[in-house]
Amino acid sequence: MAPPPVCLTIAGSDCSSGAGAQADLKTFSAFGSYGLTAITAVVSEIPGLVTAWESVSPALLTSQLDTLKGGFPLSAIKTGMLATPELVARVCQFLEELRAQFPLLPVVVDPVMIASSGDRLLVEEAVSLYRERLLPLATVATPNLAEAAALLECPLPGRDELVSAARTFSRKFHCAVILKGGHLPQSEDATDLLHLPGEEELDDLVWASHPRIPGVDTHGTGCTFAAALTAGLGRGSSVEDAFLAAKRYLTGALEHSHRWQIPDSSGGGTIVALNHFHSRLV
Ligand code: PXL
Repeated sequence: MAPPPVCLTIAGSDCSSGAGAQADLKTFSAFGSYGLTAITAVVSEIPGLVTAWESVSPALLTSQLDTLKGGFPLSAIKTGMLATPELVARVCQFLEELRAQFPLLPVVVDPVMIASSGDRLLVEEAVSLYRERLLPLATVATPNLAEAAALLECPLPGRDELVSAARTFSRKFHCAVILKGGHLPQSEDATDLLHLPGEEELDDLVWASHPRIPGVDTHGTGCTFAAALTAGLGRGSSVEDAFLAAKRYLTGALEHSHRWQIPDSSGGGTIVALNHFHSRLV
C-alpha cells in the first residue's frame, strides 16, 4: 500500500478539539492523510468561549518546523492561528526556505484573526506581515469576509461585492483566494467563491453554495474547511476540485454534527461540535 500524503498544520491548539490543530488533524485523517502539527499557541476554550491563550516561543515553533521538515516528506502545508508577529515572521522564513527547495508545494493560508466567540487570536500588529510576506507565499488563502476586509483595508464586502473583493485580493496578494461568504447577512445559503490568480473572466470564477444548516452553533468551520482543502491539494487535486470536495466535507460535518446535553452549562444546556468523521468510520 502506498504511504499516505503528509499534511502539516501550523496552528493553535484548541483544547475542545472543534477548531485549531485538533480539527485539522481530524480532517487530515478523514481524508486519509498523515497529519503533522506545529503548535503556535495553546487556547483554553469551548465552542463560543475562549478563556485564555498563550503563544509558544518563536524558538520552539521553529524547532517544531525544522524537526518535522527534516523528518517527513511534506505534501501540503496549512497555516491557522499564528498568534503574534514574531511567530508569523518565523512561519514566513520557514515557508520561504521550503519554497526555494520545493516550488510546487501547496500552502493554504487561513488568515485566522478572530474566533467565532469574538476573541482576537492574532495580535493586530501581525496583520501587515500577512499582507507583505505570508499571503504572497500562499497557493490559496481562505479568508472569511471580515478577514478579507481587514487584509484589504476595505469595508465588509456585501453579496454584490464578492467578485470584486475576491479579484482584488487575488491580484494584490498574488495567490488564489476562496472568499467564504458564510456570514453574509440575510442569506439562506452559505456561498463561497474561488478566484484563481491571473484569471480575468467571470466564467473563471468557481462558486460553491449550500443551504445554510440551521442550529449548528459551534466553531472550527473555517479551520476544517481549510484543512480539507489542504488534504485535497496534498493528494494532488487541482485547487478547484479540492475546493469543491472541501465544501462537501464541511457540509457533511455540519449536517452530522454532535450534540451533548450539559446539565449545568450557561450556554442553554447544549454543546455542539462538528463531526469530522461523518463519512469515514473505522
Ligand atoms: O476558528 C478559528 C480558530 C483557529 N484556531 C484556534 C482556535 C480557533 C477558534 O476558536 O481556537 C486554535
